[in-house]
Amino acid sequence: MAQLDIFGNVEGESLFNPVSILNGQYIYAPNFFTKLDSDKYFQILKNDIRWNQESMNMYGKQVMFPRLTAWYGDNDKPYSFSGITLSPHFWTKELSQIKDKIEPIANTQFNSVLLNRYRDGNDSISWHTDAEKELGINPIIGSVNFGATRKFQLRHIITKEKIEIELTHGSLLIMQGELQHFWQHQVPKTAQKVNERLNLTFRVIK
Ligand SMILES: O=C(O)CCC(=O)C(=O)O
Ligand SMILES: [Mn+2]
Repeated sequence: MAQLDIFGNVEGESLFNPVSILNGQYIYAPNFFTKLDSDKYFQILKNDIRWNQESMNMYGKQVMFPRLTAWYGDNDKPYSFSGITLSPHFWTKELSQIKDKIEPIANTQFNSVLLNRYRDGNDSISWHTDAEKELGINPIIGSVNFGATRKFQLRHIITKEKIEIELTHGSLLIMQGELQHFWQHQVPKTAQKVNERLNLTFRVIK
């Protein structure tokens, strides 16, 4: 008899089939949230999340992040990235609902979420990996998108192979396996006129 986990799935298996790539796996589910729920979450998160304009020191100059950010989760897990340390706010009702909905797909219980708000095409996140030491080995990242469609690019650090995914309103992207150790990702600026976009990356901080 197959062992069922706390989500009722066969142990270690997701309900969605992952796509295997060189040194990693991902699951992409467009329309994971209905249009109605996605519109609702976009409005509520935009208005209720405590968005910050963070900056970091680069060569002795304070440089503003080209996006707004926020950090929520179990409130005992501070998190450092890009030279700053954030202490989380506690889960809101909507963030908990979204987390509950994606956990069976990721087969993981997340304890925090980093939110990004891209106000227009000038906002972006440049090449990086989500491989901070607090995330441990082979981190599972659950990325949820509301609002404008933006291009998400993956680039293998050795072969330089590129994969591009248009992340749409209500979509879910799970990155897993060795992916964070071998692939960088980014959301580049765009000259096209785009509306606001919210991205939520759910993580497990050890
Ligand atoms: O906005 C996205 O799709 C990616 C965000 C991201 O990579 C991050 O917050 O680490
Ligand atoms: Mn990232």
